[in-house]
Amino acid sequence: MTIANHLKPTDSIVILTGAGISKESGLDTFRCADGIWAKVDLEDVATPEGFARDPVLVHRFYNDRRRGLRDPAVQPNAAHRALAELERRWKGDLLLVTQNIDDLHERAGSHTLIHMHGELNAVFCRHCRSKVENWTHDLSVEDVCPSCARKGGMRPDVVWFGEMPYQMERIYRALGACDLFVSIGTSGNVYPAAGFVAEARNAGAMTVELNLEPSAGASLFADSVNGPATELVPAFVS
Ligand code: BJW
Repeated sequence: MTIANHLKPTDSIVILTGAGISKESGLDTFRCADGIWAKVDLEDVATPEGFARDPVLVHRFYNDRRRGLRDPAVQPNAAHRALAELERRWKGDLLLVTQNIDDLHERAGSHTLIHMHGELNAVFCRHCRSKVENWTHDLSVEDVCPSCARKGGMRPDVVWFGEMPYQMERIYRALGACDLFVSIGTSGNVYPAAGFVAEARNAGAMTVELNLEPSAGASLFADSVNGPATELVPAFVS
């Protein structure tokens, strides 16, 4: 099964990726047996309430992951590269929406990309909302906002539970107009991303899941193929 089986060359594609696509690059998923939520409580590190309770703990969690991303062993894999190559050659609209906060899609060469859950390499000030891209050093409660000069308000630019994911209007517009929706390496447990397949189906799109195992929403997809992303994705987009 390949993209060519499903589409005309100018059709519109929306691709959703999750933590599974970066697993073979050496980054942890969340809900696998050895995943992040097996080691830390999501209420402590991925909610605004957790951050208000213990910002030092939350900073340590994201600082560790930001440093992990700079490990030379962590590089885009064949699945990231295949999606970047697809974007280069596709004549129709193609929107890549990732739930991941890593930068492996960019490093592989993808450009038309939305980080709906934010980015590990960006921070923003809770006081003045100004954003700093390419934040490389550890974040702490001592950091001063470069824009408003206030201390204690800098936080990772990531979307926690109860917060609104980014660029939802643009994503729903693309889902409403797509001919193919592909979901890669996501467990289908977290909304609104888990609801995208229903939006795409309502728009009449073909829907395909490529995941190591059937996701929570596998039955909603017209096609669901199981295996590692580095094998399935290059084969699917070829
Ligand atoms: C492989 C592989 C290999 C492994 N190859 N595959 C109903 C409707 C709307 C909202 C809700 C709702 N019910 C509940 C909600 C609220 C909530 C929610 O969804 N809760 C659920 C737990 C039920 N959602 C929210 O709060 C969201 N905001 C929101 O809804 O705003 C609207 C609103 C706001 C306020 C009031 C009212 C409305 C925000 C969600 C934010 C999620 N944030 C996190 C942390 C971000 C930063 C960080 O990285 O630390 O995002 S949680 C975490 O989960 C992270 C991920 O992006 C997200 C999804 O995880 P993902 O990518 O699916 O990873 P896994 O680990 O779950 O799955 C990996 C998969 O890969 C597995 O299936 C493996 O098998 C597979 N795999 N190796 C291929 N080699």
